[in-house]
Amino acid sequence: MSELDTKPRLKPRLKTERPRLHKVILLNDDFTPRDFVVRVLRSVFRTSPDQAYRIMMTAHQKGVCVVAVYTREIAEEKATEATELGREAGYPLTFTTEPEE
Ligand code: TYC
Repeated sequence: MSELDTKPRLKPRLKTERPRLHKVILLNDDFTPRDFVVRVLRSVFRTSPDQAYRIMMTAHQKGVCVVAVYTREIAEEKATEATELGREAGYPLTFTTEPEE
């Protein structure tokens, strides 16, 4: 069987599982101004000013910070939108996504 084939499920699922949530992760860089990061966090992720500042400082000090969790599609849209705001302003600001365990 090729690895692309999927095995037929013999037992029916007992439960309907909720779709996995995906984390949006903010990556630190050496160029994007702090106040720009805070503005993007507030506008795209609707955080309070305080929360945006804390998220920005965590990424700044540790290298990464989880911003929020959403369904996969919303997480990817928000990560793309926030990353594009940085690109449009000429900054390397980057947001990625990853599934929750
Ligand atoms: N490290 C940047 C600076 O010193 C600020 C920054 C913080 C950039 C967090 C990105 O995800 C980031 N200007």
